[in-house]
Amino acid sequence: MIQSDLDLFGPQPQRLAAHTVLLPGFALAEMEPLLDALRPVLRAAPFRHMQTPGGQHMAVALTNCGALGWVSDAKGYRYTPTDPQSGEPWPDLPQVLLGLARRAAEVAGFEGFVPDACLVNHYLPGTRLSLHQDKNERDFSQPIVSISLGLPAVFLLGGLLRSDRTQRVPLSHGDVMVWGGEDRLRFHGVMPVKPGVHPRMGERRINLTLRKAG
Ligand code: MD3
Ligand code: FE
Repeated sequence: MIQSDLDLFGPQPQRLAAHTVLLPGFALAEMEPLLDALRPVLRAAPFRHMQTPGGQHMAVALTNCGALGWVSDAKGYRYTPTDPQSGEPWPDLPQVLLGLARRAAEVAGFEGFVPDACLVNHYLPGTRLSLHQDKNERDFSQPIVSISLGLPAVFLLGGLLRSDRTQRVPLSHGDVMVWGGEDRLRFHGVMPVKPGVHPRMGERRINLTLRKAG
């Protein structure tokens, strides 16, 4: 067999855990339609730094689209149907995101995924996301699909206990990750984003997570 690094089919899906799949570059083919769809979302519901229940400012700036949006304030973490900043419903979930999420979930073995919430996180260089679990959704049998844009980051994939060892997973522009099943409640976080300028996205990392929250 002749050895070659030439990869005519692009990078293959990587299984990181039993029900966690990394799809390198999965969003690249639809990147421009995705960014075109994101622009009006961010105009209607700009990024903001939410307060933690403890009264701290979150380092990650965030916003949402979809029927439900994740918010954090003195009252705690929860999903709401309206943007507390505008009093209006969150912007609609763009079709291009719905389609991408459904197809990514399918590749990872989750049929018929219909998200109703998309949390959009914004990281400047130096911003990190500390280890946490996503537990505000109603049905943990539904997967979560994440799309990474802009500057690369190292994702930390932990276990079901905060003290479990973490795997470091590099994430780049256009990478899509799907996790569900027994991995849905794993602790996870993001290492501080290294300074840099992404040719398409500039000095930032944006992460979209598509969820079935309600
Ligand atoms: C694997 N966001 O918004 S997305 C979050 O990059 C969040 O902004 C991170 O964690 C970000 O809640 C990571 C990828 C991800 C998210 C949750 C997971 C992967 C996961 C939960 C379990 C296993
Ligand atoms: Fe999370």
